[in-house]
Amino acid sequence: MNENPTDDRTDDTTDERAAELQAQARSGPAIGIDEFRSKSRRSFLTGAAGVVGAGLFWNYVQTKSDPVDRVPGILRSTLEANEAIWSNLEGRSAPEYDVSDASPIQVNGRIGIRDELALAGYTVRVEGPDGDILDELPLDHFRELPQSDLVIEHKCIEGWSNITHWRGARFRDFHEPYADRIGDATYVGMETPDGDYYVGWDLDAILHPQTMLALEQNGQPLDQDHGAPLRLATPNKYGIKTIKRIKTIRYRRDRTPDYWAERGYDWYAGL
Ligand SMILES: Nc1nc2c(c(=O)[nH]1)N[C@H]1C(S)=C(S)[C@@H](COP(=O)(O)O)O[C@H]1N2
Ligand SMILES: [Mo]
Repeated sequence: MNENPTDDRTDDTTDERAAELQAQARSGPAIGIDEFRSKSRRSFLTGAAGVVGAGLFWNYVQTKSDPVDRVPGILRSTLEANEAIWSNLEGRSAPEYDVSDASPIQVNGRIGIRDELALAGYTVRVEGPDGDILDELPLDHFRELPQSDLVIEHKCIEGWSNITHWRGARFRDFHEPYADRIGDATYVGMETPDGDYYVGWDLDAILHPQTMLALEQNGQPLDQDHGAPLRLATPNKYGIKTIKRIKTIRYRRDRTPDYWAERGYDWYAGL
């Protein structure tokens, strides 16, 4: 099976744990598309024990138990039978961790970021729902938004996860000045400079306080392999949605194209 986000991991890691995770992801199958769909709908409830190997089964009960409404994740899973409900975060938040729990994240997926990017003079383009250019923003714009730390479990559909320390601006703070400039747009698409990787989000999910436009990982500015100068980070969707090297942010009235959704994965890829 070629169509999985495993296709392009790099080998130049020095991190032992990353190497271990890579070996694990290589030896075991990545979650196939059908498996991903059914598991997503059921939050990996049934079938996980029998079908997937070590590394695919996170400690769901713990990570999905909810500090806000205290509904056990497993009970909630059975309620979230269809995508419409499942895609809605309904005020839930994923657990956050201490900075001391975090470790550097491996490099995974280099679609749209293979070439070295010139960072001098880099701008991020913001488009309105009719394709009109609202802004070309220098990186300082993102640095000057309120900055916060987000220490969360990043989950890849390949079956590995990592407690990662991100720092940057909440998307919702970025969004605020655009709220009255985007009409009735309820979707946001993002794309790399070469257009090779692109993700689609619904406005509700991207305005969740745990959706971040990250500038730093593990206390350092993002390096190119991790998505410099700007990427998304969230604990509430699979890693495929956390696009690295954002060039364009476009508000749209309809679902925007999504690289992995076009290859059969669920458009929401929610957790
Ligand atoms: N531009 C781009 N962004 C991407 C990808 C990619 O291939 N290209 N892969 C995604 C996947 S599958 C994951 S798990 C995360 C991995 O981020 P990391 O390399 O910082 O661990 O990036 C996501 N964002
Ligand atoms: Mo991933």
